[in-house]
Amino acid sequence: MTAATTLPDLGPLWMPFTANREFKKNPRLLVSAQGMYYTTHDGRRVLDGIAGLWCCNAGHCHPKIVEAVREQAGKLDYVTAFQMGHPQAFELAARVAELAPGSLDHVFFVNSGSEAVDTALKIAVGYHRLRGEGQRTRFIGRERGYHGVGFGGISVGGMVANRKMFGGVMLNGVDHLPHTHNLEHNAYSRGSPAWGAHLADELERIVALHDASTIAAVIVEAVPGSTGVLPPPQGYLERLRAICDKHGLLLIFDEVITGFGRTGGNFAAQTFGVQPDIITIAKGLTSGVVPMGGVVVDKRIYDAYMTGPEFAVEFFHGYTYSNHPLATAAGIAALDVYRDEDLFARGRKLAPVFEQALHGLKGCRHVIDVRNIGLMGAVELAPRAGQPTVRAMDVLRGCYEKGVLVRTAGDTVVLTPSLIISESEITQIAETLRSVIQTVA
Ligand code: PXG
Repeated sequence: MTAATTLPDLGPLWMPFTANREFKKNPRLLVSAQGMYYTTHDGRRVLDGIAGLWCCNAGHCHPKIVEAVREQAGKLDYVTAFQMGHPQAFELAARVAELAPGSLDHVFFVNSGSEAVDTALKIAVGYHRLRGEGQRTRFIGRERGYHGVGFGGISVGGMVANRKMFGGVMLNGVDHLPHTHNLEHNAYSRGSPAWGAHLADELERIVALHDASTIAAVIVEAVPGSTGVLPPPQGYLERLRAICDKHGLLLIFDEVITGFGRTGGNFAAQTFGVQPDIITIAKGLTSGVVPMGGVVVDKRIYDAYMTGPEFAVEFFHGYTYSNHPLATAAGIAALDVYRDEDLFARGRKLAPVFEQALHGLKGCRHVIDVRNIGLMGAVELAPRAGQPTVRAMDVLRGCYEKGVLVRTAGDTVVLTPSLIISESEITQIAETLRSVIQTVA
């Protein structure tokens, strides 16, 4: 136990995606972390059931990643990514390309998942234009999709709360596939549910409405995470791929959450055996240690840009902190740790244990569904009458009091631990959840 830390003035900070006033009355501050555990400001150890926020796949403060960042900070702090380079940026791109499926072999680095998504959308439109199909400017997203908070991301995303304030200023011409969540057909499925592949055929209807010649790309999370872990129905992603191929649409998998071992494969693309044209990444890329995202593109997309005079900039896009040396150092070290400790295989091995533990909550008071894939899990609760989301938040608070950090998505409790979690820690998370769910109103 560490000594309790005095609380700072909580007033000036405007917290993201947070009920600020409620939080500041009852703050939950974390002051240090190691492996699977946080230490709270009042000196308690909390088991992290959500890998920070789906990102610390190698656990917290892994010594090899910490050391790499420390060393880099003292050696080369910053280099502009525009017309200049540094060796680690190229090395990390090659390492990511090695992990990515098939011909997805070029990487554009950014600083977050939101930037990765907006960058991917621009790459898609530019690709079509370079090929003489500049009229392909529409995007198709999906209901219950989360693609970050940029204007592109909220436009293709399907979360009402994130969109409703900005209705008039989002991208034009975006349409949405239906989501695949269905309790009547799929409750308590283990892994991908059997029902729902036909929902991908809605893409044909959307294409018929707008005409394929106006559509640049379809973007989906291989497994939607933020809206409560919705594994794709069996055969669904394959159908999306086939329809995209038929109509010349690029298929973008947003793997900000599902990348780097979260679903068992390097990427969900490999877990499900479906190759998109573009993958967006972030989070696990650096195991959450330094902010970084990226866009992994198919060779033919990169090649389409590498035309025109050699002296000319091919893509007028980039960020001051693209290829940041601290981020690339963290990224290379994280990928080393994943490889050296065989963490993706570890995640695959633990997935059935995780599945069993979560599905053991079936029959528990308030529970109406349990879903899982790899080390992504969700326990959906019946909403309290007239107070949506409040019951799940009560569960979050109750678990935190009992030393386990979970996340909520509406009335769903979400779990997504680091790949270093042990079997007994999985049991601890499930049993803490059970005891708290039984006691909340
Ligand atoms: N795409 C996906 C699929 C994500 O999950 C982003 C893009 C945006 O990444 P940045 O780095 O810009 O935040 C995300 C982010 C939650 C939650 O409650 C998840 C995210 C962000 C905030 C909350 O599950 N994922």
